[in-house]
Amino acid sequence: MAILFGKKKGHLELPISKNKPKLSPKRKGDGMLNRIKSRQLLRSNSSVVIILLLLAGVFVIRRLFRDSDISYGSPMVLEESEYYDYDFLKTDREALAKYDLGSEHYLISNGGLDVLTPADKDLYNKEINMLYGSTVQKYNLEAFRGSPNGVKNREHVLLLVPLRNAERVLPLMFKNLMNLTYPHELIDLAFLVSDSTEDDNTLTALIDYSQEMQSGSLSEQLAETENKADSEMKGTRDLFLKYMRPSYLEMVKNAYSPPFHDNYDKPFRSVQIFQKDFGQAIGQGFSDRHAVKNQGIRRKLMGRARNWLTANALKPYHSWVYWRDADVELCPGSVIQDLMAIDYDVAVPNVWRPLPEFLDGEQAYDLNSWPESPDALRLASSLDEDDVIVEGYAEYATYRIHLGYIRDPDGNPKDILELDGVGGVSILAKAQLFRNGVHFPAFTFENHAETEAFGKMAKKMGYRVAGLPNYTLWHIYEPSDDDLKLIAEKERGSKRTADGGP
Ligand SMILES: Nc1nc2c(ncn2[C@@H]2O[C@H](COP(=O)(O)OP(=O)(O)O)[C@@H](O)[C@H]2O)c(=O)[nH]1
Ligand SMILES: *[C@@H]1O[C@H](CO)[C@@H](O)[C@H](O)[C@H]1NC(C)=O
Ligand SMILES: *[C@@H]1O[C@H](CO)[C@@H](O)[C@H](O)[C@H]1NC(C)=O
Ligand SMILES: [Mg+2]
Repeated sequence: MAILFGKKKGHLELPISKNKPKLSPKRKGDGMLNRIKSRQLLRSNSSVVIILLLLAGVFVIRRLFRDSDISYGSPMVLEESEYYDYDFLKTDREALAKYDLGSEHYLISNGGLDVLTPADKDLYNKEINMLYGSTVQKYNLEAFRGSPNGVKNREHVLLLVPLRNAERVLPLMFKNLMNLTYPHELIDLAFLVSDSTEDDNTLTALIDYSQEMQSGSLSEQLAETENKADSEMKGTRDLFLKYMRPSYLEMVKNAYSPPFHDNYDKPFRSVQIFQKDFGQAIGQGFSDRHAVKNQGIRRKLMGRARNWLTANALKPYHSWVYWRDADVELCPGSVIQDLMAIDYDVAVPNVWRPLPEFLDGEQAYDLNSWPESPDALRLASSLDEDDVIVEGYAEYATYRIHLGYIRDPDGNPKDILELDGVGGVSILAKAQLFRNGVHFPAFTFENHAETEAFGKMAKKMGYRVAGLPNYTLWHIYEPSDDDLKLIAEKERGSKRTADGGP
């Protein structure tokens, strides 16, 4: 794979243009190749870890290279210094930029002794020094404690997303990422793909979309593929749509329609993609995932996955870590700034989901965010040390107040409720928590696991945890087995009526 660098007055540039060439069939071929390659990798060693680092400044603009006769429109110049700070600091962009135009062939070997010209020797020494220089870094962690005004203080955020069999929601996820108004040059993205099934292409699709996003052309490409999909027939999978609230569907339509914010297409500072399996075997269907007997083991494996991802992706210069699920449908673009602004160490919004109108149209989704209750503490003291309380199930009568249930859609989104347990859909936490050892327990901690135990552990270590009951993110609606039956019944009913039946 060719990696090319753009350069203009010392800055890397990104060709973004309205008359950019349509994706050629070549790309499809590349995708296929990627797919085959990664399959082979995966097969050769089941615990293989693929790490792909796409530096923001490192654009994979293969088309520019191949179809050099194509003219691009005005380039977007990435001049924000954060694209090049910390571990990118010692990378000499001048030196690297030679690949811009394809590099000349010159011979340097034998530790730089055999060179064609003295200029080559100078260049060799310069690049060698750059490499050595890049191995030593110094950080003052006082500067990365996190403040309520991260944008103004130019604080770096590590954005982490766990994924499993998530190919279908990737377009939605990427649109939500691009929609973030926290400056993209301050965000490092890291994805962890685990335990996906053979028929799911989350990993390869994620790589393709990431490359497209980092070269600034993803929104355009998604719009194109959707136009195509629209003109083809819609599947029966989306049958439930006609039972959803029109007002919700309208909200979704608006949220996904331009105009978007000015820096929507701007690349993120970096993207990393990890693949590692953790042995999650519980089906990823809605009903399997949510069966009460599956919760303890499922949540503990998720805890392992999250901890592994934090440990691999967190850098000293990150002030914040933002956890986000792939399957969020609607989220204010300013969510990171908004969660920062409340000035807590851990902050979560309220998470709801839409439902068909015949099921009341909407429902609190995330029941893992709650303040502790005397009843739950009493219940915990009656359980074995290793038992996990699963919140939101009749089996465990905790009588906790759930963040989900105290939402007022017209309330002030800045209202705060202090919490003990938190849900994982969208967690903003100061990076120092992770540096100091707070994590997502993959064992029973105070009769909880994973994100709920994370909240409890943060509290126990003296950090402040809060939720915003009147600030709402919408999780996608996935019909459960029971919902699908109801929908099928209704469909049969309307067919009978149409046929002039009873
Ligand atoms: N790496 C990894 N990601 C997972 C696993 N299970 C779920 N996910 C991802 O974690 C996020 C939350 O999972 P999800 O199944 O939607 O949880 P729910 O909505 O609370 O039922 C989504 O982005 C999933 O794709 C897993 O076992 N490993
Ligand atoms: C994008 O952000 C805007 C502004 O906050 C919001 O209204 C819209 O719903 C967001 N889009 C999505 C897909 O969440
Ligand atoms: C959410 O908003 C409603 C309506 O303004 C308000 O009554 C409620 O107290 C708010 N919640 C919190 C925790 O402040
Ligand atoms: Mg989910």
